[in-house]
Amino acid sequence: MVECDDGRILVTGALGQIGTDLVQSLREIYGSEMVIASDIREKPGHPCIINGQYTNLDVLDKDRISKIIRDFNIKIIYHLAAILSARGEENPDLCELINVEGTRNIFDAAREFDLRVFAPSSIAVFGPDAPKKAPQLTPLNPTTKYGMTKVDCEILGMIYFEKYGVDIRGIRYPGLISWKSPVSGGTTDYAVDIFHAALSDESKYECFLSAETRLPMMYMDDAIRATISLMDAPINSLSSARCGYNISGLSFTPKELVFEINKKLPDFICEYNPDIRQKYANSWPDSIDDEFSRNDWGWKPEFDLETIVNEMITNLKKS
Ligand code: NAD
Ligand code: AKB
Repeated sequence: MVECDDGRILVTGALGQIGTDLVQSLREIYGSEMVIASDIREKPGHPCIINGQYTNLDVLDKDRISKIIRDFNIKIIYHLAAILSARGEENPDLCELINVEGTRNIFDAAREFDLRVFAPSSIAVFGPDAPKKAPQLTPLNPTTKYGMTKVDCEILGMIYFEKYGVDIRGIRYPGLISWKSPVSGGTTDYAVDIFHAALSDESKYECFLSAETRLPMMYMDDAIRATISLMDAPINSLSSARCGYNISGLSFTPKELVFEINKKLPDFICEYNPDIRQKYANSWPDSIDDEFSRNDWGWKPEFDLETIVNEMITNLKKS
């Protein structure tokens, strides 16, 4: 477990899909007073706000980043604030600004205050030049703006590590499936939205990707475990992949997901009406080779498709 007795943890973009789960897990491990959730927006009643300390933070505001680090004695930052793929293609300038400049501000602060940073990357770093089972080391050449910003941030992280010794770590997350938070702005969102639609009165979903679109995916519990394991790993065990480790969970198509949902909800119907997000999905790999993560910090996924579907349906019915 990362020692943070002498300082607290800050999570940026905490009200989003990953932050909602990550803040809860970190508070369970370190105590709620040790984890400061932050975001640019207010969301009254959100668990990150009512179950611990919350503060407003726009990651473009360098002075406020420094003030929060001083005021709360921050030692570790989980930097989740970003614009995802679909929203990023709609507004590439905003995507560049938040994802790259926002991350640079966090890295600058980490350099000044000697902090450890987790800055997530994405399978969107891969473009059509990468093999469909994407290895750690391969030509990237992403075709989405979002993917380009993620490559920039991996490179920036390596520069700050090698030049200034800042301890920056990152994972190329696949599409994440979770029930605690709604999702928006991404290409893999269908794999969360579909469960909400399946459990609605109509039990019908119009999927914006084609039935055969295979993408790398992961259940949120696995992603959180990976994140905390990477941050706990001894610094000397990490390799040149430190700012963008490939991790693999599972890989499926919308059709395969529907087949599994239908085992639990036989009346559920899915129709396919691909939109512009199909183009982004087509540029990404089908699956991921995660040899470096397995070797460097012992990564191993736990959730298969059947378990994910059971978990999603059970938890969404309860919530
Ligand atoms: P999300 O869109 O659900 O949440 C992002 C949060 O950032 C939002 O709450 C938003 O309000 C906040 N934000 C936006 N601009 C901000 C700013 N200027 N200052 C502070 N906060 C700001 O995203 P997520 O799914 O939680 O993703 C978190 C990170 O993980 C991102 O870097 C994303 O690229 C990466 N990632 C996510 C997935 C996934 O499937 N969820 C997959 C790969 C990578
Ligand atoms: C998105 O679809 O934009 C994200 C991602 C894979 O980075 N879920």
